[in-house]
Amino acid sequence: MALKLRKLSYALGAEVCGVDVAMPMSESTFGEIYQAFLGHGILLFRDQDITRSQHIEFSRRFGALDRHETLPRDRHPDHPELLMVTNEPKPDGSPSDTKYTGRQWHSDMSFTTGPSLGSLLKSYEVPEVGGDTLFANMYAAYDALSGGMKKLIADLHGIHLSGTRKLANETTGIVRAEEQKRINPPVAQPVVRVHPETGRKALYIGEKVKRFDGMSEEESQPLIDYLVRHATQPEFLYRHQWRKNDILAWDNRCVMHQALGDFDETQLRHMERTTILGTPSGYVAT
Ligand SMILES: O=C(O)CCC(=O)C(=O)O
Repeated sequence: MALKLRKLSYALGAEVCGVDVAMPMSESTFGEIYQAFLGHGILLFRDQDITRSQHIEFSRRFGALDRHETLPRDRHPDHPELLMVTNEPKPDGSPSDTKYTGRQWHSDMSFTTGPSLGSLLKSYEVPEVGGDTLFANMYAAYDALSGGMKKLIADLHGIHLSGTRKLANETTGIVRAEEQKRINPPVAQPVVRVHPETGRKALYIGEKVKRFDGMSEEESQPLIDYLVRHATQPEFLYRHQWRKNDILAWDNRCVMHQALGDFDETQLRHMERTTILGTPSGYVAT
């Protein structure tokens, strides 16, 4: 079967049309989907009114799944393979731990030595308008750097921290941030990562990077800021406007993303994510 694809933006992404991910799928059809995933960085599947188990089963086709041991508060209570991204208050009325998940430019699980291959996020409830997600093509961002800058960053490692910046002011956020720090010590990742499947170089940076290994924060920050600003220019981006029952699959090795707060927070936004385990990368920073 030839897959029907529709490009989502100039920079990256494609919609896979007419596929129900819960239906039995041959190896060859999934092979085409996986090739499209490698080629476009993001795949969108619309109208996937499927169960949690079906979401998990489809995700397993991409690889073994993370059980989110490094983010114990954020897991679905019955399905550790699902990470909640929701602003629905807890049963006691306190704010959700994952209310502000992803509000910084990042690549999933970069703060571990097993950063994710890819993620599949499914939307259950979306606000009337907004609650969009931005994605950046990090191959294109790397390719567009000058030869001099490529040389400068070739051997740098960024120290990635876990945690969500915005919640740090709220009590839940402080408790969560402390827990995160205990579970996840800082990890150094190469600033230029070679994609293990395509062999292409991609920038591996984001707002979870605190400093470069061997350099102070003061020395590092201007270059971190420059690289993030460079990578998030409009020509490298796709902005996803969610509809209920979308599944968006992205390749964390060559795409970074950010959840936007451009919506009425009194409205429900509820998403659930599977995380595909990637190959080992980086080292625990001392
Ligand atoms: O909620 C979103 O739009 C994105 C969530 C996110 O950043 C993540 O799951 O890593």
